[in-house]
Amino acid sequence: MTKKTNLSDYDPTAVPDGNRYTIGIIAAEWNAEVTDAMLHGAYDTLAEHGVKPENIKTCRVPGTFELTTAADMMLHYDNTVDAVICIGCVIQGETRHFEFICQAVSQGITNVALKHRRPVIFSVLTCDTMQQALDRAGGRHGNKGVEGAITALKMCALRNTFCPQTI
Ligand code: DLZ
Repeated sequence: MTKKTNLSDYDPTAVPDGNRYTIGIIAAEWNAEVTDAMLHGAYDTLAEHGVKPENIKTCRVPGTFELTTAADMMLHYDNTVDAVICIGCVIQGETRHFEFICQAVSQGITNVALKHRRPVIFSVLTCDTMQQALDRAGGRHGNKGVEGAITALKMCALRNTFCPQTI
């Protein structure tokens, strides 16, 4: 069903204002052509929705596998960060490496979010081919970095409704 769809289509009026939030973006260096485009998409979308440039904290990790550790470190050492967007791109190869990385990062990100009670967003592409990834990193199916930014803002606002004093 993704054939004709821009997966990043969204209603901008339904996105919470990001003025009060500080958001971390962590991007993997592997498949940098893809993750750079997602990082820019996430950054620009946060800025469009009111997050101040000084409140967008970006960093890089070697590969998608390292996203979990970096998100944990960021949330542990920086109490100002309200949410973290994890950006990665894993392409299926000839070995089972793909399965192990995907499994570890999806479970790892969930664990970090639960541990810190702050949103950690899974902006990780898990694709069979580079073309599938490019299609989802600013190509015909949108940009998963943009989706990650919107999800982060919605989850920050949700956290606020449960615990208004947190932000
Ligand atoms: C080793 C590896 C491989 C084969 N493929 C990818 C990939 O497609 N995408 C990605 O982000 N990282 C890959 N890596 C690197 C691992 O994520 C990790 O950096 C190394 O295994 C070191 O822990």
